[in-house]
Amino acid sequence: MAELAGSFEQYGAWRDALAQAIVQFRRWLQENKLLDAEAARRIGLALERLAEDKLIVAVVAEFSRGKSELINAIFFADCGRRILPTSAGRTTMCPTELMHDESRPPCIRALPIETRARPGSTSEFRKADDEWRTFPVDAASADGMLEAFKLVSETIRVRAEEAKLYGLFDPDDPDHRAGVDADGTVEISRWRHAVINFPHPLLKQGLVVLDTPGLNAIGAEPELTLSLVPSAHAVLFVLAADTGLTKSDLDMWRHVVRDSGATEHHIAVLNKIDGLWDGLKTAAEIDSEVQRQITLVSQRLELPRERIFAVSAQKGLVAKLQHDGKLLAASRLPELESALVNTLVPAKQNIVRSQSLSLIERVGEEVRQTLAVRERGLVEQLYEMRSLQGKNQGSIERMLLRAQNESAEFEKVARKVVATRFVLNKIAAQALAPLKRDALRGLATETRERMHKAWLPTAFAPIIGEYFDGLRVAMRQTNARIAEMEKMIVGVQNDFAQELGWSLAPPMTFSIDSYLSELDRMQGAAKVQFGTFELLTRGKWGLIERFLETVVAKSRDLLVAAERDVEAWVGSLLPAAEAHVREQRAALIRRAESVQKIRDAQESLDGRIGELEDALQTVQEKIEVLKLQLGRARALARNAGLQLAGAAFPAESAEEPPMISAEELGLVRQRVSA
Ligand SMILES: Nc1nc2c(ncn2[C@@H]2O[C@H](COP(=O)(O)OP(=O)(O)OP(=O)(O)O)[C@@H](O)[C@H]2O)c(=O)[nH]1
Ligand SMILES: [Mg+2]
Repeated sequence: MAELAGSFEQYGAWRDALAQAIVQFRRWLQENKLLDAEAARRIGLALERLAEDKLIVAVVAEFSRGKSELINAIFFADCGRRILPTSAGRTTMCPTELMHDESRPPCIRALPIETRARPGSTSEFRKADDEWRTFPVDAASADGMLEAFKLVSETIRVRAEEAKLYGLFDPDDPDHRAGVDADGTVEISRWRHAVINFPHPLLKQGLVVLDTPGLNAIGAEPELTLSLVPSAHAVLFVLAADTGLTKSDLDMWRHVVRDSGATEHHIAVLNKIDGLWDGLKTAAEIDSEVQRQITLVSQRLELPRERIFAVSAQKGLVAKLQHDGKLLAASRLPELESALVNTLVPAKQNIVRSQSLSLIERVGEEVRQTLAVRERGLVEQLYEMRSLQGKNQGSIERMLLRAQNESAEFEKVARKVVATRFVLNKIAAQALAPLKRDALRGLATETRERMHKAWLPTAFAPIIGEYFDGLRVAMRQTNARIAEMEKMIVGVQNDFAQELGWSLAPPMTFSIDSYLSELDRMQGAAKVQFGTFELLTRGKWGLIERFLETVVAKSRDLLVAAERDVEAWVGSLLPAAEAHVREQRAALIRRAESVQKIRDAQESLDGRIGELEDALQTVQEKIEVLKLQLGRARALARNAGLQLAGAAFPAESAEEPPMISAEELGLVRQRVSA
């Protein structure tokens, strides 16, 4: 945990420092009137993302493999005792998230199982606060927490028909039938989902741990397969050395973990190796037995040996609680923890780094260009004014005429930007239409009806396949429109480059391909689920319907996210050109005005030249400071070593130091005026 805590803390400090740098950059832009609405929106979004940044670890396995014990041992041994309930047999009954949400006091929020009889997936219920029961947690008392956390293993007895309504009982399943008591009741989980919110240091750093129930719960709560596990940054799949790799372990691995994403995120844990320490075997014999099991697991899971860790969660927990270094080493838990750190943090850091950097670079480049246009305008004016020195009234008249003509010429070009905006909005609407809710609603209803009518369960898979095909067609339409917009903007920018010498940054290359691959992944997971449904009879309609609902809810989220991305991208296409128009127009007007004033002898030529020189110096200083700021933010983003972070920028205060100090500013000034 020391290593985990250290690495999370470093990561958190780095992320905060990065956020701080972006805030300072924004403030500088604002103070210098260089922040347009579009840049402000993008910066705001990036800061929001950084603030919400989470590191998610999911622990998945059949029941009783030691998932909860592993979580206790790895993350929460510093609570001084076991906090998540563990026991032989089924213990954790509902998916349980451990996290910290500072907007709420420490508490457990639990979604009643009865919600399963109603339409809506867990993530949809997540938004409905009053569906959840909230129980306070005394975070200061480990006993109090243990007591409160027992909630996740609560069960209730309900009549078999009621359990069937929730999709938790299948009269055709002999195992289920065997679970019915003489009074016709079965035992089911009391809760559908639990979110434990408490201010543990790791959770405060943005860690989210997802504990899952074993045994069939996965099939019953499609949310896990479709969304919670795939979105984790690391998935621990737990096996037990005493049971070995059973068929149900293998099924779970294939359907829940393997198909959920990249192998780099997966770690297999062979737990309970203490079962091999029988006192008669030598250390070498134990090790060779462990190695043999690892080889087997590696072959069956098709996972490299380096990603498999043999541990004893229980002994690791005991060792940490009793500060027994020897036992901790024997539990081999520290090796697993290192692997977890190495899986989790760098992957996340890379994503955050590249997102933040590309934002800063982009905004910086746009501002640099605006300043460059301003600089060029000033240089030209200065040149003209200087050329007027010692000239007669006639030349001044001619110059005034020229300035007025150029202003009029420019307005023609400026109109092109307005026309482009008009066409762009039209194509953007066409790009967004296929992603709209209505389009999806139609497709979902049709799919549902077709499935309902389908006699043979074997027809489900093709129908759901066509549902995904429909979504794919919609997304491809969007992509085609995106390509069209990109081409148009490139064309218009080329015209500007030729006619006005503007060098606008080309539009960011963009497509919604990442959402298309996400769709493929979802379809893969759905296929596995529907494959298992083929074995079922029509009696399982409730289960199938719930699954379909989750698929639709998940695809809706996907479309909403894609829509938001498209809107943001479209929004980023023209503001730079529009800012150029504003800059240039202002410069041209000022120019005509000053020539006029000089002609009318309202202003002295020397005075005007002096003003222009000052203005030019100010712009050049800004360009230099901008370069410095960008360089610094870049270095900060790249520097994972973090000496800079945290210490340099203590927590938010109204008086944070600016990124560029007064002395540095002085140096820039000297350099520019020289
Ligand atoms: N000997 C030994 N027992 C362990 C170890 N880890 C867990 N156990 C025991 O195995 C049993 C199951 O552990 P849990 O952590 O409850 O397992 P789980 O995977 O969370 O199970 P469910 O919540 O039912 O899905 C408990 O009795 C634990 O004490 C271990 O490393 N060695
Ligand atoms: Mg458990």
